[in-house]
Amino acid sequence: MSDGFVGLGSNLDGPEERVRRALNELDALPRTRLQRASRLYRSPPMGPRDQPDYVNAVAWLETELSPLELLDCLQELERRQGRRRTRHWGERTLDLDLLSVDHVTMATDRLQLPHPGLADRSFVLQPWCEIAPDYEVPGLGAVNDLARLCPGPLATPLEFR
Ligand code: A4P
Ligand code: MG
Repeated sequence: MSDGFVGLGSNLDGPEERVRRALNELDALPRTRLQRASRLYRSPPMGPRDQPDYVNAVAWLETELSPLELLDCLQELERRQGRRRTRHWGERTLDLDLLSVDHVTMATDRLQLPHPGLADRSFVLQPWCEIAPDYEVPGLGAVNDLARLCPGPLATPLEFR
Protein backbone atom coordinates (compact mmCIF):
# COMPACT_ATOMS: atom_id res chain seq x y z
CA MET A 1 0.00 0.00 0.00
CA SER A 2 1.25 3.47 -0.89
CA ASP A 3 0.07 6.90 0.19
CA GLY A 4 -0.56 9.06 -2.88
CA PHE A 5 -1.62 12.69 -2.92
CA VAL A 6 -3.61 14.17 -5.80
CA GLY A 7 -4.24 17.85 -6.47
CA LEU A 8 -7.61 18.56 -8.09
CA GLY A 9 -8.42 21.78 -9.93
CA SER A 10 -11.20 23.10 -12.14
CA ASN A 11 -12.39 26.47 -13.42
CA LEU A 12 -14.90 25.60 -16.15
CA ASP A 13 -18.44 24.25 -16.44
CA GLY A 14 -19.43 23.87 -12.78
CA PRO A 15 -16.05 23.52 -11.07
CA GLU A 16 -17.35 22.63 -7.58
CA GLU A 17 -19.48 19.82 -8.90
CA ARG A 18 -16.62 18.56 -11.05
CA VAL A 19 -14.17 18.46 -8.16
CA ARG A 20 -16.69 16.65 -5.93
CA ARG A 21 -17.41 14.16 -8.66
CA ALA A 22 -13.68 13.57 -9.22
CA LEU A 23 -13.21 12.85 -5.49
CA ASN A 24 -15.82 10.09 -5.77
CA GLU A 25 -14.19 8.79 -8.91
CA LEU A 26 -10.80 8.63 -7.18
CA ASP A 27 -12.37 6.57 -4.39
CA ALA A 28 -13.72 4.17 -7.03
CA LEU A 29 -10.37 3.52 -8.76
CA PRO A 30 -9.15 -0.09 -8.77
CA ARG A 31 -7.08 -1.18 -5.74
CA THR A 32 -7.42 2.32 -4.33
CA ARG A 33 -9.41 4.09 -1.68
CA LEU A 34 -9.85 7.69 -0.67
CA GLN A 35 -8.31 8.04 2.77
CA ARG A 36 -9.10 11.74 3.26
CA ALA A 37 -10.22 14.70 1.17
CA SER A 38 -9.72 18.38 1.93
CA ARG A 39 -12.47 20.95 1.74
CA LEU A 40 -12.83 22.78 -1.55
CA TYR A 41 -10.89 26.04 -1.90
CA ARG A 42 -11.35 28.95 -4.27
CA SER A 43 -8.41 31.02 -5.58
CA PRO A 44 -7.59 33.50 -8.34
CA PRO A 45 -5.93 31.98 -11.41
CA MET A 46 -2.19 31.49 -11.48
CA GLY A 47 -1.14 32.30 -15.05
CA PRO A 48 -3.36 34.14 -17.55
CA ARG A 49 -5.77 36.46 -15.69
CA ASP A 50 -8.56 36.34 -18.26
CA GLN A 51 -9.99 33.08 -16.94
CA PRO A 52 -12.37 32.23 -14.08
CA ASP A 53 -11.26 31.58 -10.48
CA TYR A 54 -10.29 28.00 -9.68
CA VAL A 55 -11.74 25.50 -7.27
CA ASN A 56 -9.04 23.24 -5.81
CA ALA A 57 -8.82 20.35 -3.37
CA VAL A 58 -6.33 17.67 -2.37
CA ALA A 59 -7.05 13.95 -1.99
CA TRP A 60 -5.10 11.45 0.06
CA LEU A 61 -5.29 8.01 -1.55
CA GLU A 62 -4.21 4.62 -0.30
CA THR A 63 -3.36 2.61 -3.35
CA GLU A 64 -1.73 -0.56 -4.59
CA LEU A 65 -1.26 1.02 -8.03
CA SER A 66 2.23 2.05 -9.11
CA PRO A 67 2.76 5.79 -9.64
CA LEU A 68 2.55 5.34 -13.42
CA GLU A 69 -0.62 3.22 -13.18
CA LEU A 70 -2.11 5.92 -10.98
CA LEU A 71 -1.15 8.64 -13.50
CA ASP A 72 -2.86 6.61 -16.26
CA CYS A 73 -6.04 6.53 -14.16
CA LEU A 74 -5.89 10.27 -13.44
CA GLN A 75 -5.52 11.09 -17.13
CA GLU A 76 -8.44 8.82 -17.98
CA LEU A 77 -10.62 10.65 -15.43
CA GLU A 78 -9.52 14.01 -16.90
CA ARG A 79 -10.41 12.77 -20.35
CA ARG A 80 -13.84 11.57 -19.22
CA GLN A 81 -14.60 15.01 -17.77
CA GLY A 82 -13.97 16.55 -21.18
CA ARG A 83 -10.49 17.91 -20.59
CA ARG A 84 -9.09 19.63 -23.65
CA ARG A 85 -5.51 20.80 -23.61
CA THR A 86 -5.37 24.47 -24.58
CA ARG A 87 -2.86 27.07 -23.48
CA HIS A 88 -0.24 26.65 -20.75
CA TRP A 89 -1.75 27.39 -17.33
CA GLY A 90 -5.04 27.95 -19.13
CA GLU A 91 -8.63 27.13 -18.16
CA ARG A 92 -9.68 23.51 -17.75
CA THR A 93 -12.67 21.39 -16.80
CA LEU A 94 -10.53 19.12 -14.62
CA ASP A 95 -6.85 18.91 -13.78
CA LEU A 96 -5.57 16.02 -11.69
CA ASP A 97 -1.93 16.34 -10.70
CA LEU A 98 -0.08 13.61 -8.87
CA LEU A 99 1.59 15.61 -6.12
CA SER A 100 3.61 12.95 -4.35
CA VAL A 101 3.72 9.23 -3.55
CA ASP A 102 5.35 7.86 -0.39
CA HIS A 103 9.09 8.64 -0.49
CA VAL A 104 9.32 8.37 -4.27
CA THR A 105 11.35 10.75 -6.37
CA MET A 106 11.45 10.38 -10.13
CA ALA A 107 11.96 12.58 -13.18
CA THR A 108 10.83 11.14 -16.49
CA ASP A 109 9.00 12.82 -19.37
CA ARG A 110 5.72 11.25 -18.31
CA LEU A 111 6.01 11.66 -14.57
CA GLN A 112 7.87 13.90 -12.18
CA LEU A 113 7.60 13.24 -8.46
CA PRO A 114 7.15 15.22 -6.35
CA HIS A 115 5.16 17.43 -8.74
CA PRO A 116 7.38 20.39 -9.73
CA GLY A 117 6.13 23.76 -8.60
CA LEU A 118 4.02 22.53 -5.70
CA ALA A 119 6.10 24.57 -3.23
CA ASP A 120 4.93 27.80 -4.93
CA ARG A 121 1.23 26.95 -5.03
CA SER A 122 -0.81 27.92 -2.00
CA PHE A 123 -3.91 26.49 -3.71
CA VAL A 124 -2.19 23.09 -3.36
CA LEU A 125 -0.46 23.51 0.00
CA GLN A 126 -3.41 24.97 1.95
CA PRO A 127 -5.81 22.10 1.26
CA TRP A 128 -2.98 19.57 1.59
CA CYS A 129 -2.04 20.98 4.99
CA GLU A 130 -5.60 20.47 6.15
CA ILE A 131 -5.43 16.68 5.65
CA ALA A 132 -1.72 15.75 6.00
CA PRO A 133 0.32 18.52 7.66
CA ASP A 134 3.08 16.14 8.79
CA TYR A 135 3.63 14.34 5.50
CA GLU A 136 7.25 14.79 4.39
CA VAL A 137 7.40 15.71 0.71
CA PRO A 138 10.56 13.97 -0.54
CA GLY A 139 13.41 16.46 -0.76
CA LEU A 140 11.22 19.43 0.25
CA GLY A 141 10.03 19.01 3.85
CA ALA A 142 6.76 18.79 5.76
CA VAL A 143 3.58 20.06 4.06
CA ASN A 144 2.94 22.23 7.09
CA ASP A 145 6.28 24.05 6.72
CA LEU A 146 5.90 24.39 2.95
CA ALA A 147 2.44 25.92 3.41
CA ARG A 148 3.76 28.44 5.93
CA LEU A 149 6.57 29.53 3.63
CA CYS A 150 4.49 29.66 0.46
CA PRO A 151 4.13 33.06 -1.18
CA GLY A 152 1.18 34.10 -3.30
CA PRO A 153 -2.54 34.71 -2.92
CA LEU A 154 -4.39 32.69 -0.30
CA ALA A 155 -7.02 30.17 -1.25
CA THR A 156 -10.36 30.47 0.59
CA PRO A 157 -12.30 27.42 1.75
CA LEU A 158 -15.83 27.19 0.34
CA GLU A 159 -18.48 27.13 3.01
CA PHE A 160 -20.18 23.89 2.06
CA ARG A 161 -18.86 20.59 0.75
N1 A4P B 1 3.40 14.98 -15.73
C1 A4P B 1 4.65 14.92 -15.22
N2 A4P B 1 4.62 14.82 -13.90
C2 A4P B 1 3.31 14.83 -13.53
C3 A4P B 1 2.66 14.74 -12.26
N3 A4P B 1 3.36 14.63 -11.10
N4 A4P B 1 1.31 14.78 -12.26
C4 A4P B 1 3.13 15.08 -17.14
C5 A4P B 1 0.60 14.91 -13.43
N5 A4P B 1 1.17 14.97 -14.66
C6 A4P B 1 2.52 14.93 -14.70
O1 A4P B 1 0.20 17.54 -17.98
C7 A4P B 1 1.28 17.59 -18.87
C8 A4P B 1 2.11 16.36 -18.69
O2 A4P B 1 2.75 16.40 -17.44
C9 A4P B 1 1.28 15.09 -18.66
O3 A4P B 1 1.22 14.51 -19.91
C10 A4P B 1 2.02 14.20 -17.66
O4 A4P B 1 2.55 13.06 -18.30
P1 A4P B 1 -1.03 18.41 -18.27
O5 A4P B 1 -2.06 18.08 -17.23
O6 A4P B 1 -1.39 18.37 -19.69
O7 A4P B 1 -0.36 19.80 -18.06
P2 A4P B 1 -0.95 20.85 -17.25
O8 A4P B 1 -1.41 20.36 -15.91
O9 A4P B 1 -1.91 21.51 -18.15
O10 A4P B 1 0.29 21.77 -17.08
P3 A4P B 1 0.15 23.23 -17.02
O11 A4P B 1 -0.56 23.83 -18.17
O12 A4P B 1 1.55 23.60 -16.74
O13 A4P B 1 -0.82 23.45 -15.82
P4 A4P B 1 -0.56 23.26 -14.28
O14 A4P B 1 0.86 23.51 -13.94
O15 A4P B 1 -1.21 22.03 -13.80
O16 A4P B 1 -1.39 24.47 -13.81
N6 A4P B 1 -4.57 28.56 -10.74
C11 A4P B 1 -5.21 28.20 -9.62
N7 A4P B 1 -5.59 29.12 -8.70
N8 A4P B 1 -5.49 26.87 -9.36
C12 A4P B 1 -5.12 25.88 -10.25
O17 A4P B 1 -5.40 24.70 -10.00
N9 A4P B 1 -3.98 25.32 -12.33
C13 A4P B 1 -3.31 25.67 -13.41
C14 A4P B 1 -2.74 24.62 -14.24
C15 A4P B 1 -3.06 27.09 -13.75
N10 A4P B 1 -3.52 28.01 -12.75
C16 A4P B 1 -4.16 27.63 -11.64
C17 A4P B 1 -4.41 26.25 -11.43
MG1 MG C 1 -2.04 18.54 -14.87
